[in-house]
Amino acid sequence: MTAITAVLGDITGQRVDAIVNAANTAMRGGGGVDGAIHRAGGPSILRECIDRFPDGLAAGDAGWTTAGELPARWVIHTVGPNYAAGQRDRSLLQSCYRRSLQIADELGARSVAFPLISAGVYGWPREDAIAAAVDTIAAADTRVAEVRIVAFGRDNYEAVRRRLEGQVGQGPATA
Ligand code: AR6
Repeated sequence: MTAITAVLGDITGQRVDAIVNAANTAMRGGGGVDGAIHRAGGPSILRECIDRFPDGLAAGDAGWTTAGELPARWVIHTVGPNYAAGQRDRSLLQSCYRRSLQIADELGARSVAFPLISAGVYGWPREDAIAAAVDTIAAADTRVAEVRIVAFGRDNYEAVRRRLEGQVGQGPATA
């Protein structure tokens, strides 16, 4: 069974096998968590994105690069739906979590840290972005032993903890 915890902080500092990036279809970097990951990981991540994703990636899909100077080994890049631009199909958001965990299984990653995909610039309503994250990860069939949901800000962190506490079969979340 996968242990899911809430963490308050910056995903780039997480010592896990893989961190997940909330990217865009171009896969060439950006702002928000994407910008933070490319800045902290260094230019090799962008070079690998160009090599591995010459045509970018579709919303709901995921792919991986190594993690450059980050403490993690891999970055799993996924593209959330852009709610603010009218892309409101929730199955695309769920697919981001499922596909990222599939990629983690392919890599043999046992610990993975996720940001709240689509919950920033892409404008997905916060409570539902958190519900989609927690419920989709909890229901996933994966060999990943530890998932951290990393919230950048105390309000999101508390909301993730509340949602985790409501999960059937889950113990209380810990930081
Ligand atoms: N660590 C953890 N979470 C973070 C960090 C960080 N360092 N920085 C921001 N967040 P966003 P999206 C949170 O906007 O909505 C980019 O430009 C943030 O508070 O990064 O999926 C991409 O290139 C929010 O809760 O991603 C795309 O163009 C969550 O991460 C677009 O933004 C996601 O916010 C993707 O938008």
